[in-house]
Amino acid sequence: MSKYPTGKRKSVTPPKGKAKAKASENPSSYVLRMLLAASPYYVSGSMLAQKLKMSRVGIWSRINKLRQAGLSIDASQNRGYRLSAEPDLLNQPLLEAWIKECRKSCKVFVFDEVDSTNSVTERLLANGEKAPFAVLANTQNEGRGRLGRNWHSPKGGNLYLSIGLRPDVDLIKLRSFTLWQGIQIGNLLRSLTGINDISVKWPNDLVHKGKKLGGMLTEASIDCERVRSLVFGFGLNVNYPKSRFPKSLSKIATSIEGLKGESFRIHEIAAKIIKTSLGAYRDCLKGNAEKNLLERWEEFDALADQKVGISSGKDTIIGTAKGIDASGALKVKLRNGRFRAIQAGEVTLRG
Ligand code: BT5
Repeated sequence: MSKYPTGKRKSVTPPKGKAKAKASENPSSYVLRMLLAASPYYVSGSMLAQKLKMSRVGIWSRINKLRQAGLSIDASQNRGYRLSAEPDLLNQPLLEAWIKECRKSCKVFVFDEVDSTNSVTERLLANGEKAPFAVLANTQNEGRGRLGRNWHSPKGGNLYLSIGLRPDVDLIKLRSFTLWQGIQIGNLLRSLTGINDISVKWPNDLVHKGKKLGGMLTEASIDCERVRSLVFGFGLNVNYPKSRFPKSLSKIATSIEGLKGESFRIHEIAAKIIKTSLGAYRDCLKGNAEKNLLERWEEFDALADQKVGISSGKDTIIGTAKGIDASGALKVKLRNGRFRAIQAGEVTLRG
């Protein structure tokens, strides 16, 4: 359970623009959107009833349904309703309400269990689903990393999210897509959590002091150098106690809760990541990512001036990491003083 702040026990009316109910909006999402907009205060049941053209009993039964789904909603006779806590398990209306609260619109598909959110996204794209859209799940039974590696995806508390896109642009426009996503999402997480030393380990990890907090997996369908469809997958350890990591990960992984000692609201984080990721994608299409990449990378580079070993296939290159070049390749200073640009590989720190 992650709590919402408590305020004075008063009732407020959300601002006019926000209080408008759209015909297409799910009534539960509307109720939650109003509760979020008024948080930490109460929203009157009669205001909700009036906007949704429902009886107050209808509102009350909707609130009860949301409670059954795990949300904590306080009720007070003269003041109305107030959101007080949310569960770690995903709730679609709450996620939709948070996305609207972030002034964004994006279709979301929420599942309890999937093979991999990237695979679900791929299938939706193949079946003609209109992009962009996001797919989230409480758990994945075939969560994957690069090169067929496994992504540990236990139920509840962590984020498994994929975004489906149809860029239809030349590959070159998206060559620094994953690095730029890492910078933008890293920046968001720094400000949301107050953990200022979250950084990006080339090419696709979000790390804190060398321990992995999250990983990105970008998969593209390319045709004649044009990216037809793109899946951006992101896994983030959020409310996951250190003690629950399996042995193989306990020394190399961490979570936001593990670092901060408190739980975070998973729906808020998910909605803000979706908004940030779509913004980062737009930056790439407009050329802004490319323009600002080198400068921003310096703020987030987890490998800067570190001794590294990079393996790709059978070869291992050893040297000192010296940032990236304009194409996003890792620059490594070799022992003979020469520089090498590495396009892909697995980096390990060499102390
Ligand atoms: C990655 O691969 O880091 C990309 C991970 C992407 C996961 C997301 S979840 C949503 C979407 N759906 C998917 O199926 N995938 C994406 P890679 O660089 O290959 O790192 C994999 C390695 O990270 C593993 O071999 C482990 O050592 C480590 N690892 C696995 N699970 C982890 C976890 N939960 N936290 C931290 N490290 C983990």
